[in-house]
Amino acid sequence: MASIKEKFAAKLPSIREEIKNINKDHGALVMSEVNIAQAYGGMRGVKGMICDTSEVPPDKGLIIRSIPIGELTNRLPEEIFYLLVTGELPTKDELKELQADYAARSEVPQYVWDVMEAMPKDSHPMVMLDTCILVLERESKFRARYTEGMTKMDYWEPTLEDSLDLLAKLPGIAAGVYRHRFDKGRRIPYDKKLDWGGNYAKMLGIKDPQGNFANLIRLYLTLHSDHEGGNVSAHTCHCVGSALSDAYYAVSAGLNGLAGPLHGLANQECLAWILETMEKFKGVPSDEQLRQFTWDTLNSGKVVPGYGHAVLRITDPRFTAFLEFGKKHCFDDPVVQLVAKIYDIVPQVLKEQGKAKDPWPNVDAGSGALLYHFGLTEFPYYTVLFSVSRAMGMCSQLVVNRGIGTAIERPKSVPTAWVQNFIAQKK
Ligand code: CMX
Repeated sequence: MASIKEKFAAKLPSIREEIKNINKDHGALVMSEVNIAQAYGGMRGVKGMICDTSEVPPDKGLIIRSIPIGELTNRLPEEIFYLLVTGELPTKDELKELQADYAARSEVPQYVWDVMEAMPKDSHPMVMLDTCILVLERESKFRARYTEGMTKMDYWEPTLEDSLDLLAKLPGIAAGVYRHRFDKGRRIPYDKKLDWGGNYAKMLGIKDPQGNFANLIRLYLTLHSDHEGGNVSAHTCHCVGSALSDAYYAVSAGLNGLAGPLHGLANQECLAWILETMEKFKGVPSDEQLRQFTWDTLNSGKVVPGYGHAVLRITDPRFTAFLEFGKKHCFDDPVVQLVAKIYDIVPQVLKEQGKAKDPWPNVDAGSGALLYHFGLTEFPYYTVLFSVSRAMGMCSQLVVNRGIGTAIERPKSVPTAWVQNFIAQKK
């Protein structure tokens, strides 16, 4: 049996050696080129960074450490964190040890609550979450060790410590934000006998007689954990972390990106769109009504939230996992039925329109309807749930990157005048 730290430490020397040799023997090999359209177009498709925790082939979807996400849906989120960091799923004992470690680190300091409660009550829940994470930075072990003086080889270790501290406290903070922001009453304490996701569900305080809400939260946390390195949140976290800002700074920065409507906020926008449809048609619309409503959305200049992706070109397997959960546990709910209907209609419309490169649903298309079904109806909160999960990916990427010593990020930018000059020269 090995703790997450021992397992990573044991693997690190050979990983470092491998990367050193790759750089020494093949460092000059060109693995990607970039054209002008890509430079203006969000660097889409440019291979310019390394991420070892997960990859997203456009035709397969998320693969975590060589395991497709579809094969991980029955795993607990804390197992996924162990996998992301070490490349291996934990044994039963290793899992228990990680859960006990989380429990020991779970207490949220009072000053975090004081800051949260002093914020304007109508602040967005994501602002509350990100502020709480930033305030918690005073606990950073990385910053303390760096100030004392530590060798580059050791950077990963206090980064993992910070990550474990932060992840252990995150469900409590996120649930605290929910209960304060939406007047749900007193905070519910961490239950040291429960798993990490189960704890989050319990601390939110949603009635859950059958335990299916807790299972949904576990699934939700597992599915959103990581999505390779180039998406806005992961990349922001990596970029900030590359300056040796600690995990609190870096994760909080990444989550500020997740709060954008084209990224994690689509989660809340998606349910809003579904409910708007239900309201307009006084229930589940007919196929034709839905087709027209989709066109109306597009013609008004809006995107259909939950559809399309920067990398994927298939139905997101994470959407499939949510839809399966919905069909199994709550398909009598018209909101969940509408998710399935939208999946029948929207891709056809997006294909007809011909703009979106990926007309298929992404992870955000169905999760909100499920949360809504179980009574978590405050959809401005949904991106906070996404954040608790995505913090695992961001933290694991930070740990791995500190382990292998990735450099501070500094891509070269050029002004438009340079591009015009370059074009003239080519002519
Ligand atoms: N509805 C309407 N139009 C869409 C669309 C959608 N769902 N998806 C893409 N398009 C449009 C784009 O806006 C773009 O239009 P313009 O040429 O007028 O700018 C065109 O199709 C081409 O875009 P693309 O190359 O297919 O997609 P991008 O890589 O630029 O953007 C994404 C990807 C996710 C931002 C986009 O598909 C989108 O806005 N989807 C809706 C929002 C959403 O669900 N976001 C969540 C993604 C998952 C996540 O990160 O959490």
